[in-house]
Amino acid sequence: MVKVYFAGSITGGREFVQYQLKIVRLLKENGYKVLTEHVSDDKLQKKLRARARLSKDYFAYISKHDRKLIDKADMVVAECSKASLGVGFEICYAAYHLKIPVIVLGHKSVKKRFSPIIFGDSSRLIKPYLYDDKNLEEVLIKALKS
Ligand code: 6IA
Repeated sequence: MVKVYFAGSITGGREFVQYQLKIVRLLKENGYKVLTEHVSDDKLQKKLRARARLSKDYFAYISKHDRKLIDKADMVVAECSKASLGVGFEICYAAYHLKIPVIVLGHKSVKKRFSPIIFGDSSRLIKPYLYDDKNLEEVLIKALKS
């Protein structure tokens, strides 16, 4: 089973969480193993946060937790409509350090606010795709096949 690290804005803003949830659902329906359901699922995130609070270093706990998962992944799918430092870091780490492919998804309605560093990157491993409310499934399947 192909292991996918799903990345999406958390601290950067949750405005596109409905699309994050849909992407995770579509990945699972199409037979992919999603390693990071906590990114789109606020309940799972709460649990992780509670564990992090009990640890010595809250931020280090979350960072290590996520690093372990991305190191196991075959690919990254990132929802990038909302700028996020964490997602930017994960994309760069995956493509330039782990050398695994990254599918970058952005909602057409906010195209003017896309990060040019992410959407314009020339690495063959980082592929941007635009979607809208109607075609997310079609775009994601096409991206996964290419
Ligand atoms: O900079 P951002 O927070 O928007 O970065 C989002 C990305 O970083 C996601 O793709 C996650 O993989 C990771 N990430 C950021 N925060 C968390 C988190 N709890 N739990 C798990 N992964 C995270 C954060 C709680 C927060 C209120 C500090």
